[in-house]
Formats: sequence, structure tokens, C-alpha cells
Amino acid sequence: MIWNETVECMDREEMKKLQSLRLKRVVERVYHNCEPYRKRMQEAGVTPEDINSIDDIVKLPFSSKKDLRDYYPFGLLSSPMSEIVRIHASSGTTGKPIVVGLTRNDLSVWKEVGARCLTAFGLTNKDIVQVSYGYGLFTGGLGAHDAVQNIGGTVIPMSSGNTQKQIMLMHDLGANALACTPSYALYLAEAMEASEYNRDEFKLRVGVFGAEPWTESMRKEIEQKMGIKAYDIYGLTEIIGPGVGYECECQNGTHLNEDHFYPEIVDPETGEPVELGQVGELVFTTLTKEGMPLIRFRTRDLTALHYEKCSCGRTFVRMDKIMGRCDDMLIIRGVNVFPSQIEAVICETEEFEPHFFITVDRINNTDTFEVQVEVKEAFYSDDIKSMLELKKKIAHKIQGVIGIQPDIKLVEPRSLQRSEGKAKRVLDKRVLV
Ligand code: DLL
Repeated sequence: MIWNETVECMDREEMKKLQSLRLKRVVERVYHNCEPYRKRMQEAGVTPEDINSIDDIVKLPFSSKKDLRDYYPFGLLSSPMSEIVRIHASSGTTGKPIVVGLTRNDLSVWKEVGARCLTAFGLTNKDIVQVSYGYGLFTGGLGAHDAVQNIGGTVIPMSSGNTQKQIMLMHDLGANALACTPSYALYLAEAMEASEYNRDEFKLRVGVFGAEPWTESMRKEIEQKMGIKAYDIYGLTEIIGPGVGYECECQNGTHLNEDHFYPEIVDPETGEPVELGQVGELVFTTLTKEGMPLIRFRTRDLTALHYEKCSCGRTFVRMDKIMGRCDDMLIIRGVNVFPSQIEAVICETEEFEPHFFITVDRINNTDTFEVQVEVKEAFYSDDIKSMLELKKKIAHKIQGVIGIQPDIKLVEPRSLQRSEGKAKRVLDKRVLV
């Protein structure tokens, strides 16, 4: 099923024309309404008059997460605050989140692209969808929520957590689809198995999974455990949230909603375009955003694009599964974690030396997250009770900042390796195939 055949199956030349028109419009918008963009374009010697086709996009300067931080919270808005109807945010390296503002039209675009995803997953107004992405500043919950309502489906706005209740309601309300991170889906699958219900008492048919990298083997594992078909949904807060891209029934890559979000792949080091089909950093330009349009936004996500028509009939470009990120952000159980956030917490806690080591792994398809922290001499003791308390204290503090709790391993003073250059503080053992 296709939600918007006119656009999703549009002739590539037509698409190019639409993108060109929209690029011109959005460039004019930021140039006239947003000082930092105007300045940056002036520095690069480009004006809106230089942008006449989508191919001219390479003349425009890049934007990045750093810009969102530098102009925190509202410096990159291109609409007056009176037109902003929703704020979303994601955690950043500095403790300050990255904040975005959406207008009414932006929300309509989001609902539209969300509906395209759910329809491609085979969902209709007859379906009941349990949304178990977190609600709140994170885009997952509300993004999926609005998409379900747009196709006329029934939404169960569960949010994440409270696993036993998730299982009970999924069973009692007869949810046909589950929207959450793939790792949470696995957890839920285990909880289903351990529950008082048999698997065939659930009506679950489709999984709407994204917000973190996941492998084909993980997909199979979830599909088998839950007896469902699992689909990939891609997105990021800065661009809109879930719905930037989606798989169709062919599951031969992630179609990108390129009438709204124009993708490019560049070399992460040089910023130069890579050859067609080659892996590089994904860059997006929002072609229709009003609140906070982003021009050539560096996602740090690594992937490749393919333009051959898909057998589903869609002409939208297809993106390979995200291979990883080219910066140091870790995604653990769907949550963005920066080592510097952990560092900040440890440094603020008097019992610890400013040395730590993070080990991330994936065991039985679930992320493990260990932080080794070095206790100061004065606080280190053989007393198990006081050591356990210390562990608890730091684990809670870290959870307060990043939202998930690590396994803390307290280590003796001076036992962690000291750095003579750049510190290596993360070991990510997860191998994504
Ligand atoms: O994770 C938005 C989202 C919510 C997408 C629910 C899908 C479902 P952020 O928190 O800003 O937004 O994180 C964005 O997560 O740059 C990728 O690195 C990663 N990511 C998101 N979806 C996928 C996916 C949401 N399907 C960052 N596969 C992105 C791999 C993904 N990585």
C-alpha cells in the first residue's frame, strides 16, 4: 500500500523540479529570517539568487549539531515564536539539549511522512498501534502517535517503561502493531514469553522499529520471538523525528521522504560529495520546514544511497541501514549517550577520580553498558556496604543525566590507564553486520 502515490512514485525528473523549487524557497526563507544563516551565506559568497536548481545545493555552507548548540535554544528559528506550536529536544554533549521548534505546517508534514511510513508497513485505519517510544521531548512517542492518528488507526499512547503493563494492555486491547526501539522490542518479547499469555493470544502483526542501529539478525530474532514482521523507521530530531525514512514491503533499503528532506552523502573528513552508491556521511536539507529549516545538516550517520527504482513502485531514493556514526555519540538501548556527559557527572562527584572507562557490548541482542570508575584513595575501602552505596549513588546520578543506568564497576585508585594524548574512554564491542 502507498499513502501518497503521486509523490512516492514521482518521476525522478519531476522530483528534481519539485526539489529545486522548494530549495530556492527555503534558502530565501533562512536568508531573510535567520541571521546566522544569512551571515554564513554571506561569508561563503552565496545569495538566494545563486540557487536555481537542486544541483546548486553544493554552493551552500553546511550546518551541524554545533550550530544548534551555539544558537541554543531559539537562535536558528526562521519563524516567529508566535508560529511555533511544538518544541522537541534531544540530549547534547554539553548538558544542554538540542532544541527544535515546529510550526503547524511542520507538524502537518510530519504527520504526512509518518503516514507514508505506517502505510508502507501495511497498517491502516483498522489497526491498533501501541506506541512504546518515550513521549515527551523525544520525538519518538509523539511522532509515531500523530502518524497513527493520521492514517485513522487507533493509538495506545503507552510511552516506554512499565513493561508488565505494556504486555497486559497489548494483550487486552489487541494491539496489531508495536512502535518502539528494536532493543525494547526484544525486552518486550522476553516479557511476553514470560507472561501468563500464550503468544497466539496476542494480535501483534507489525513492528515499527527505529531510533537506534539494529542488525538483520536482530530483526529476525524479534520477528521470531514476537511472530511479527519488523520494519525499520528512520529519523532524527533536527530534521523532524521518526518518518524521515521507512522500509517498504521489499525491505531493500530505507526510502527517504526526499520531497521534504533532501539527502546527500559526503566524505565525513572533507565534506566533498562521494561517488554514487558509496558510503559516507548523510547530510539533509529540509525543503519545506518553516520553524527551524536546516540547510545541509551533517547528521554524522554513515550510509550509502541508491537511486534505482524499487520493485514496490516507489521512486524515492533508498538508503542502506545506518552503519554507525562518525562522531563519538553512543546509542545505548535507543538512548543517545555522550562520554562527556558521564565525565561531567564523575567529575562533579567528590568520591571519584576523573578517570573512567565505558564498555558497551551487545549480548543476546541487548545492549550492555558498563562504566568503570576509579574511587579516590580516601573513599576506597573493604567495607562492602559503603562500596555498594557508592555504586548506587553514581549509577543514579548518571541515570539522571542520560536516562539509563549503567552497570558500575568500582576500581581501585590509579588502576585505570592514563592517557598521554587523546584519551580513549570507550570500547564499543557491538559488531553490526
Ligand atoms: O531517534 C528519531 C526516531 C524516533 C527515529 C523513533 C525512529 C523512531 P534522535 O534521538 O535525534 O531521533 O536520534 C537520531 O538516531 O541520527 C541515527 O544515528 C539514529 N537512528 C534513528 N533511527 C534509526 C534507524 C530519533 N532506523 C539518531 N536506524 C540518528 C539506525 C537510527 N539509526
